[in-house]
Parts: sequence; structure tokens; C-alpha cells
Amino acid sequence: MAKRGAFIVIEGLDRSGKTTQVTTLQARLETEGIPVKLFKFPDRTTAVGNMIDSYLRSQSELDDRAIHLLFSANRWELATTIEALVSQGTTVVCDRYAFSGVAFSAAKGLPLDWCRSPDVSLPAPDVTLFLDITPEKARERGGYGEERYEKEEMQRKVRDIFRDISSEFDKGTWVTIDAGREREDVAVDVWKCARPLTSGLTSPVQRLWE
Ligand code: NYM
Repeated sequence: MAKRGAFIVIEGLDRSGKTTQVTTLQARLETEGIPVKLFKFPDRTTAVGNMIDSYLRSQSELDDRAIHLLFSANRWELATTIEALVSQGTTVVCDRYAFSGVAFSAAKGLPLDWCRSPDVSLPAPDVTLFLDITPEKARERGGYGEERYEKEEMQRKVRDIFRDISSEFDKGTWVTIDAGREREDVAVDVWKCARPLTSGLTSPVQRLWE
């Protein structure tokens, strides 16, 4: 039976070094000769992504539920591409996914179940690596940026919700990594989790929250 590629999601709080880790993992996979494609959500390049970008930069206002659905639509518009790549043997690494969608919207006060529902049945990651950092450590790294949500109070709530979400998954599919350490040490842990998946998988891609 032909093996498929892995679907690896890296989630994390702002200032957790997520983008660095995603890029490092991509480079490592390439060095090992494993076909890899990187995705990042929100993908601001699509028509839906343009609306999200404008909202995040406070250039437009949207109802909390409307923006939540746009974030989800942004994933759905790429879901078929992700699945096709994985089934052709490419490993897909994704910078944020549905878990960010739930965590950020629920932190604004929307009900958790409501937040989850538009993302039900998306391709489920084989593993989600959650880069965890305390708001104190994030502050040491120069604090947050200028976009919406990049405030300490919000980040605290988001962190709590990520923890709630993580408790629904078993240890094999959700791994919390202490991202408050040196980037090289974090990269070692990321690779340790990703490596077992790189020899290919035979099980079909699962559906999220089904
Ligand atoms: N974000 C991201 C959401 O609120 N919902 C989502 O579904 C996703 C994928 O967008 N603060 C938020 C989290 C971030 C912001 O992400 C932009 P990034 O990784 O900074 O571009």
C-alpha cells in the first residue's frame, strides 16, 4: 500500500517562535529528502484572506461570528489541496489551524462548541505541536505586536483555551512543547515529534472533531 505524507500542525501563542520553528522543520524535512509543503493560516493571499488581513490590521470592523466564519472558510478553501498533497506523499506542515480559530474566538467570549462547529470534518492533523509560552516570557521577548488580539490579557485567555482543547486529544496527537527555551532546544523537541511520521503513513487522514 502506498504511503501518504504526514499532516503536521504547529500551533502557538504569539511570540512563541512558531514561525521560526515551522521554517526550521521545513528545512530539516528538505534536508532529509522528504517532500514538504508549508501552509500558514490565516492565508492572507486569498480573497477571504484579504478580508481577514484587513480585520486583523483594524482596517475594517466585523462581527465576532462573521470573522470566525471567515477564518474557518479560509481553511476550507485549502482543505482539498492539503488532502491531495498528503495523499500524494507530501508532508504538509501548517502554521496555525482550527485550534487557533477556536482559541481566539472563544477567548472573545463565543461559546466553545459554536466555535468548533464550522471546522468539524476538516482534515485532522496527525500531530499538533503546541508551542507554549508564558505571557511573562513573551514580554521578555519584546512583547506583542500591533495587530488585534496582541494584548497580554487576550493571550492569557487564549492560552487557557488551548489547554482545554489539548485535554481532548491523546498524547500522541497533541504535544505541548515549552517554547520559552532557546530556539535550538525547541527545534530538537519539534523534530523528535515530527520524525516518526516522516517515513510515511498508511492510515487514512482522519476528520477533525468527528
Ligand atoms: N487567528 C488565527 C484567529 O483568530 N483565528 C484563526 O482561525 C487563525 C488561524 O490571527 N493573532 C489569529 C491569531 C493571530 C492572528 O495570525 C494572525 P499570525 O500567525 O500572527 O499571522
